[in-house]
Amino acid sequence: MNLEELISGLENFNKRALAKSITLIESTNSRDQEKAKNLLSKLKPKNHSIRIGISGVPGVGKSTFIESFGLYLISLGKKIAVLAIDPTSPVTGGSILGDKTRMIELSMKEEAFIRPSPSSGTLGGVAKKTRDTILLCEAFGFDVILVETVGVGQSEIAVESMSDFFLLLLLANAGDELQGIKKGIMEMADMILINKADGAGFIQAKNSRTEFENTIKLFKPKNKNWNAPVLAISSIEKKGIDEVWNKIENFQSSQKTYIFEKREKQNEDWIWTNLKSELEDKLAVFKFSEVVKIILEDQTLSSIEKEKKISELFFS
Ligand SMILES: Nc1nc2c(ncn2[C@@H]2O[C@H](COP(=O)(O)OP(=O)(O)O)[C@@H](O)[C@H]2O)c(=O)[nH]1
Ligand SMILES: [Mg+2]
Repeated sequence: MNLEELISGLENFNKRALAKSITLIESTNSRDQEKAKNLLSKLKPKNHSIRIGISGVPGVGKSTFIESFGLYLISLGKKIAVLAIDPTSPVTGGSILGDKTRMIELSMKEEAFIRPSPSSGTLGGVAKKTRDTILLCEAFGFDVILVETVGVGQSEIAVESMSDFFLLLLLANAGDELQGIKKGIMEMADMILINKADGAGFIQAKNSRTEFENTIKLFKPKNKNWNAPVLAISSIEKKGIDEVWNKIENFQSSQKTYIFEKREKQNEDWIWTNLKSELEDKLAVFKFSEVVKIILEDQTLSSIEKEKKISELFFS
């Protein structure tokens, strides 16, 4: 598919065009990257979407939640994309792929699109690709973009840098330590869900909900017009899922200015992040060029003089 075909495919809900476009974005080939950049710059943004980041330790029930939540959203007539940031994911495709068994019904839906984490190297690289994929999915017309992260600390920050709403899943009976709950991550949350509020765990989840509610009251809110709700839900029994969406919809309609400003700020941050990585790539090539080699080997120059020459050359 050429660029025009990809763009019209994206605008006409052609999933093959979407998959092909994401492959371009994830490619490390420089011609593909050029093409991907071109494609991204030609997309018409559709700003009706909500970008939801979802975090929590492995086993808390993120994938099960996404399956129930996604199916619920589809029952409301929404189209949803599920992406992931997992810098630890192996070449085989990472967490979501393994988790597809927990998203069987969702993955078969025409209105859903599930994409595993890009598997290349650094967190920064993975995050950039996921962020570009969000833009593609929005051009495609998805209403809700879910970005799942593995709980490894830094990836939460990456997800926060590309989402409107940050959802944190917790368990009632695991210690804070075990859940990797750091104050910083709890402070980032726009909503906390105590999952597995069912069967023998029901009472505990309810109690834990009150406790967390009290805990987060002590935090300085990141948005003074929004108090992060704490809900006890069951992803397996699909209890409380509708309430989760009610709250998010409420956030989307009442926090329009906040979301707009947050996205502006994120866009600006991404400009610098991208420029910085382009600069680093250029520098890495320049470092091994013939001219640099000649300067470095010139015995008549001091180290300061070498640096000055190389710098002038690079920035000229
Ligand atoms: N009882 C109960 N178990 C759940 C619930 N949600 C997930 N689980 C179970 O918890 C385990 C981990 O779930 P998973 O969705 O893979 O968690 P993830 O690693 O955070 O994506 C699985 O065995 C699920 O069946 C829930 O609401 N209640
Ligand atoms: Mg999972």
